[in-house]
Amino acid sequence: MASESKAVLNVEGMSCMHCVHAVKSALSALNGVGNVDVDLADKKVSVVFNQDQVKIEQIKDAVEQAGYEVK
Ligand SMILES: [Cu+2]
Repeated sequence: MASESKAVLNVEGMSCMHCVHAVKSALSALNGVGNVDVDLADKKVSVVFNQDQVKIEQIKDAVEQAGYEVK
């Protein structure tokens, strides 16, 4: 897919599996977001998304609204 992108965000504040789940649910709720992977130890969130449907700013907003800080 030409419009499929992958972004890796540095996210502060995730400390346990509950946080991982919260971030994943917040992102999966967005239209156009595909696979979400969270690396708790590295504080990284990998997101596959369709640029035609969702912008990276919306993805960052969703993480921040879930209560975490995107660096
Ligand atoms: Cu937690």
